[in-house]
Amino acid sequence: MSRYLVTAALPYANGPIHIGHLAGCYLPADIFVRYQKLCGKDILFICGSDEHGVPITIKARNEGITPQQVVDKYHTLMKNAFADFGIAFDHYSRTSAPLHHQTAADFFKTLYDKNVFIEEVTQQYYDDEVNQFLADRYIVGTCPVCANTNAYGDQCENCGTSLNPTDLINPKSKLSGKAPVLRETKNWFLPLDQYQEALTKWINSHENDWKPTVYGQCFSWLNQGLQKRAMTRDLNWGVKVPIPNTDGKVLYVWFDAPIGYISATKELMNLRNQPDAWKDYWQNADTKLLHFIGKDNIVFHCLIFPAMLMAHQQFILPQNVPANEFLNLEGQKISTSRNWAVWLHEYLSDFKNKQDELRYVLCAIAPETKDADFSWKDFQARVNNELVAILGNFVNRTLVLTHKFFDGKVPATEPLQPIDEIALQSIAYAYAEVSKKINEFKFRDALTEVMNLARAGNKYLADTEPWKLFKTDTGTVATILHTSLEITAHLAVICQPFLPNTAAKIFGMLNINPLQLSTYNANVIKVGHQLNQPGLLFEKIEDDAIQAQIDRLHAAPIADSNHSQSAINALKPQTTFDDFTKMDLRIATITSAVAVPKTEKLLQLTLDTGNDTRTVVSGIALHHKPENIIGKQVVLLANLAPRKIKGIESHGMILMAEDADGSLKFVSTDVFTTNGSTVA
Ligand code: B3M
Ligand code: ZN
Repeated sequence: MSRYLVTAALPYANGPIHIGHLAGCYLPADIFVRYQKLCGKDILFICGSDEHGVPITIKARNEGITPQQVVDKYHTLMKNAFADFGIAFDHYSRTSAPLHHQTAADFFKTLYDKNVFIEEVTQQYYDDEVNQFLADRYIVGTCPVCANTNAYGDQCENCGTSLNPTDLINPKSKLSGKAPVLRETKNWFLPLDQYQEALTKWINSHENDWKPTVYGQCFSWLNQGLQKRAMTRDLNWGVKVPIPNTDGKVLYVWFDAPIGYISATKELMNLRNQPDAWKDYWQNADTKLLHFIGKDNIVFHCLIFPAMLMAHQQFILPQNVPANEFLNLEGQKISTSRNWAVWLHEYLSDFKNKQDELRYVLCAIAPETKDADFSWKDFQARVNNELVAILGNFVNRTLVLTHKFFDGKVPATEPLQPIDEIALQSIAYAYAEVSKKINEFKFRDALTEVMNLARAGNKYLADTEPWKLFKTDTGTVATILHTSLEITAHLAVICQPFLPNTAAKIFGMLNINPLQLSTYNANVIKVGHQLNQPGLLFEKIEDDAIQAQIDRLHAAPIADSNHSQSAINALKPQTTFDDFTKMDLRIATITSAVAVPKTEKLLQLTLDTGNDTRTVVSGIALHHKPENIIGKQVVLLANLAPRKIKGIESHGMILMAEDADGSLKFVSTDVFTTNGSTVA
């Protein structure tokens, strides 16, 4: 029997999950998997935290904690966020797990024993102040392609070019800030050029079933000609290179991370007491392996990992890699360092139990074929005009009317009229379309089909107006409501993959068990069946809730050391002296500081300004401990209009300087000054 193995990109354990992650791969993967499960398919959904790589070690260094502490924190946070939003992995693992280290090391050793790698001594950058080689993101410099002065040793995020550290102009160590020196070191390279032909042939065979964006990106890499790529690094955080005399060397994070899919499958099967069953999913040609990822991971999943799998020879290749494009937020790129993001855990604390609303909107606008934009106003409009007004309204009217006219008991129908038949036909149509669209990875279109069934239901009620007929024609009303209940039940069935909580609520109100989705079964609603009391499926989202989110986004940018890439920003447009003097900058002293509950980054500060004592909410919690800053003199923008942040009115903003590594330093005076002194 054929089976599916679905993976979603292993997120780096160095920050929380935001809506871009969800829309990029976890939500589409979850919808796909939930759908296939409802159809009775054998399918596994695998994910886990990617806990290696340089950004994690840099974050640990910045925060003065160990890499293990960093990944422990974010692994838990990410795992919980996924669970909260109903991303129903069969297993969520992590790459620091011993089984993963073993699996990745064995994989490497197999290729090594087959003489797959090219062993080469090359000159690599080394920081002789901290005695460390500077792999990937430990080194920054000017991009040789676009002149961005903050390109990394592995990639320029400005122009997307993939780089080697030695390509950088003016390289600098992230650790000491000094120019690095070159030192010889031995590494093991995967000769991707030797797989060029096989990869080309394989990707060609998917010309018609892969997304054009994915297929196109693969070919632009192939057309440039693949080159050997180092699969080891001189670092001490990662999977140790499993050959003798390689102290201080680990596997390249992009070598071990995709193997994480394999080790997570093994781990799951161990938990299920079927230790060999993972092989059915990874080594049996009947398995359809699907990688859900974002577009920045295409090269790794479509070329490098497949080349590794080909070299190993005992694994299947992915059948499809339905990568999404990027999701922007309010017209701008989502940015962790600028806190330009909607974090899942923050969303949930502001919009309790509204997971399905976010799932709905993110699916409706998913960046399936091109970049898409999330805006709070659009979120509000879609919830209010679609979920509330179409789906919620239809289900509610159907149930309320049945309670009103038939005491909540499903009435018997009279012979069906064409209008009833047509309404019922939309159910079978919706089933067929949802199935087709999901299997083509067109989740937006599939969701539209679900909503079209609700639209058809609303139209049916509007056309037949049962509320006007009860006194004169009870039989017709019975038929209409029976038919509407049948539509309601099927709406619950087909919305399950997208809106699992909503589906459960509808089944609860209908007082029936969740139904499988495989094929359309007519007459699931039985005459005489007692329904439960109806409740509202969705609430309208009010303007002030939306405004609060917009304000929060536009509040003072909060730096985060996750992405320590803060470039030297370009100058802002010229301003005037008059505009400058409108700002009242004052010296003030922090007299108390406490963390704002349920936030990671905010501190509530009390300031003595010489003129008054006031509250300021500041996004510095990741950088400064409250107890360390009491008594500190700061520069305050004192006449900024008050703004509510997390329910606390903030009166002004303290000035902070963001360092190249993303850390935030106080802008303060070198000697004590009287509070209230002006700064100009
Ligand atoms: N951790 C990159 C990312 O989160 C990487 C994915 C690994 S998938 C094997 O974008
Ligand atoms: Zn560049």
